[in-house]
Amino acid sequence: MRKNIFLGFLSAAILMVLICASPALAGNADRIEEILGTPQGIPVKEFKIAAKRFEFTPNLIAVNQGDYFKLKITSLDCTHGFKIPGTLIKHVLKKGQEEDIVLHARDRGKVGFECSNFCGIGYFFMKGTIVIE
Ligand SMILES: [Cu+2]
Repeated sequence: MRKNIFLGFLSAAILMVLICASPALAGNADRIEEILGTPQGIPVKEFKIAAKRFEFTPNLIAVNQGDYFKLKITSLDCTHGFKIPGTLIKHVLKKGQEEDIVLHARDRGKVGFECSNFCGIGYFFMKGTIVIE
């Protein structure tokens, strides 16, 4: 009898965790996709980003759900990278060479991006966020 009550509470607790965590279960691949080439006839917002040891400037990009937008990223000092974990989006950022990345914001949420090329001791902190509202 006590075991049944315990199992009942346990199932309720697991159900609560699943219900509360469900929005977070949507991965980056559900929220964002890369568009190859510039979409024709669709407005594309542009964001210039500088990459240098160990930061992206700006490191916070805000777009609306459904937006198409272009990140124009230039590395100022060495080879960095740009990747969005949980997706196949990954680009090399060579020094002085602008890299254009066209993205489509599919679903609301926060999408983290980070450097994907080891660039020194602060590499692990070289991150940013795309907020899709
Ligand atoms: Cu880097």
